[in-house]
Amino acid sequence: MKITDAKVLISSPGRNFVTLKVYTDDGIYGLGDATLNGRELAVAAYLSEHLVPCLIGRDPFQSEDIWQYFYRGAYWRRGPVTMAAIGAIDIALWDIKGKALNTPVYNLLGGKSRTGVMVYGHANGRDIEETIDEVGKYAAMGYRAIRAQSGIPGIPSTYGVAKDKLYYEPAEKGLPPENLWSTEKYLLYVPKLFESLRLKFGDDVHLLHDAHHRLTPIEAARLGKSLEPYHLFWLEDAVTAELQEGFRIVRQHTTTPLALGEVFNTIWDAKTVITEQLIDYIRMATVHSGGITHLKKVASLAEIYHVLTGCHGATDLSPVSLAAALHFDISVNNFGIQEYMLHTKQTDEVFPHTYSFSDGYLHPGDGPGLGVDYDEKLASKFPYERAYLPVNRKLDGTMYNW
Ligand code: GCO
Ligand code: MG
Repeated sequence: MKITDAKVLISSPGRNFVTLKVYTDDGIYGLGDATLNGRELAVAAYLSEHLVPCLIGRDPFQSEDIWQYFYRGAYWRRGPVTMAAIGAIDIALWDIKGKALNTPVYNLLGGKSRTGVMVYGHANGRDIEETIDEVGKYAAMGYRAIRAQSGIPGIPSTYGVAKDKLYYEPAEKGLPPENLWSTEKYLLYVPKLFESLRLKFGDDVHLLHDAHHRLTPIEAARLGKSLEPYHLFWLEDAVTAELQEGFRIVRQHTTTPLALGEVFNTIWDAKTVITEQLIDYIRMATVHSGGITHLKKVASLAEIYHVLTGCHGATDLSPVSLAAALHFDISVNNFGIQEYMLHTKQTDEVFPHTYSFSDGYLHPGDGPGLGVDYDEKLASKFPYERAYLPVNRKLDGTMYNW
């Protein structure tokens, strides 16, 4: 089998997505997600100008060699743009292989290791009362694990609190919105949120929280300690992790489980935190970390160090990415949990898919390949529009991490 062509498709059904469609000489095509939120066209150009010309004529079954060709074969390695482009190609090749062999992708990755993929949903509210109500709605929908984010009194907007509750979407059209931040107010408020949630919902439901890279190691240590009585499933992205060694400080002080990795792109980004057992969950996304091929290697490294997986699954990862994650999740032994944020109806219509939710679990479906398609005709009704994630400043105007 030979790859004959590959098209980069850009559309905005509910939000912007970049999708790669790889064609072969026997009529089978595969889909990959290449979306990098707020930087979409950089990946699109990297693919169409630099990678696709080198892809034509290759055998799609040689996904390992093709991966190495684009990674090792490039002098300029790593980074989100490069790795999202390689990830899109890799995901599309696994889709093609599954379709050609008439089997779901998970069967090519070792087969099912479990009956379903436990997911966590996103509850958020403007204050503790509203967040309690939202957590209640997710519990009623059957979720066993729920991430809770609350607005903080005295800060006009904060990460994770949506305008549209069910469809959380931080990117906005126009120039980047500016948020304000106060670590002091945040650290005082969050333990109260989780105390209230445990009082209301008891001990059984898994509760998660995302600090979204906003704390220093010692602040994260304080938060982790103060949350210990409420036994979180995980505390996510407590600290920005360019300095992986920073997590040594957090780890020395708290038994709250730590999750990290949605902005990581390669195994090198996670090497210290995994091999020193500084985290409990590695959250890299199939697309942003070079596809299924590379994520399998990350999971194998993590397995040795008691680190479980918890793939990123925000709305800016298209249904193609989510399906790739589900096939990965159901097959690896050291799976932990999968993030699941609902896509809008428009997104779901442009990307018809076989995965389905029941009782707190997602199931990838048993059709050939990834089980996701792309309706090009419908997608053409939703043209790309530039959108940005917010930027964040401290109350005195200092530029800070969003
Ligand atoms: C998450 C993430 C997202 C990101 C978003 C950026 O845990 O799902 O933190 O909310 O902010 O994916 O593009
Ligand atoms: Mg996050």
